[in-house]
Amino acid sequence: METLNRIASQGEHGATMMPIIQGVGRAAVEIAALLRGAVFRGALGAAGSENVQGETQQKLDILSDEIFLEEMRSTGFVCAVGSEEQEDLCLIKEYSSADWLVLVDPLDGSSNLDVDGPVGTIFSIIKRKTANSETPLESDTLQSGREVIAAGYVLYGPSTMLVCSVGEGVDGFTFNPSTARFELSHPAMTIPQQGGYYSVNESNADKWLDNKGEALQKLKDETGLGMRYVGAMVADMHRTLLKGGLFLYPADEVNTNGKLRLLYEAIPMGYLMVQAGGSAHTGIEEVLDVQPKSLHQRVPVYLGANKAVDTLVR
Ligand code: AHM
Ligand code: MG
Repeated sequence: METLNRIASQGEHGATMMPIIQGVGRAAVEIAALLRGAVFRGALGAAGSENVQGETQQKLDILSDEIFLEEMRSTGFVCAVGSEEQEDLCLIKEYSSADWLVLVDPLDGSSNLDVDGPVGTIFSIIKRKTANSETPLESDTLQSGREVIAAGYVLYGPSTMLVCSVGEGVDGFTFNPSTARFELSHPAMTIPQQGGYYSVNESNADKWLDNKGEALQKLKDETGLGMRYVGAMVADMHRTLLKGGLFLYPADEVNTNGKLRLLYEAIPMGYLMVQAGGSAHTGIEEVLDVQPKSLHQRVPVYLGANKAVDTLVR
């Protein structure tokens, strides 16, 4: 059975990305164990703090962030991490001259934790722009999706899956508890261009901007697609990749730039969707073309099969 080592033989950067993706895999195993035992350790519930975006942090958000940062440190190849849970870029001082930066949402969909629903981790890896002799800066993170070297997500569901790409298609690996390895279970994932589901928080439809309600109605009339929505981007994206259709989070009157974050939600997922043969759009431009302006910037997202995304954004 092939393991995560498969990545080493892929593309120009596979071998270089390998230790960092192995680090993501170790973090995933630790976070999965943390999630499974959380109720017994009093680790569920709010931490009593807010992140930079004014959202209540769950204790598990903070613990997952710590685990992820430590595993990135332990690779020896990462100079800094930009995280949803940290206002500023986290420098890894011991390896400040390393080439790579990682952007992460350590525990995405954490509102699902109270109901034992699926959650995930989303990440991307980029090369620093500052010289290796300098301190990495937030400006190093402001790179478009065209410059991403690798990206992926971990889905903590009935099994723990790591789905990733180093620019040579998308592979899915499932953690096998009996071998303690991520084993290749979904090679060369491609999104079906027919069928599937539309996936959106439709309770916001009356507040959507840019006539997206009408566009979605058109898609429903034309395709008869059914609807599924977990409310955890990783779970909704994973189903969309496997079954087809699209996942969307449009701009609305409350979230005028959309809700999802560009650097550690939209870009990594957009990168994977394009690698899997689908489309990733903001309604204005392709997700991968957006030039980021700040670490925690938000953006509307439309991810999925090409025609479905087209119907929503044209
Ligand atoms: P989070 O990173 O704080 O968990 O927020 C992101 C999540 C996504 O996983 C999901 O797609 C979206 O928020 C759901 O939002 P809503 O509850 O508004 O439908
Ligand atoms: Mg998130």
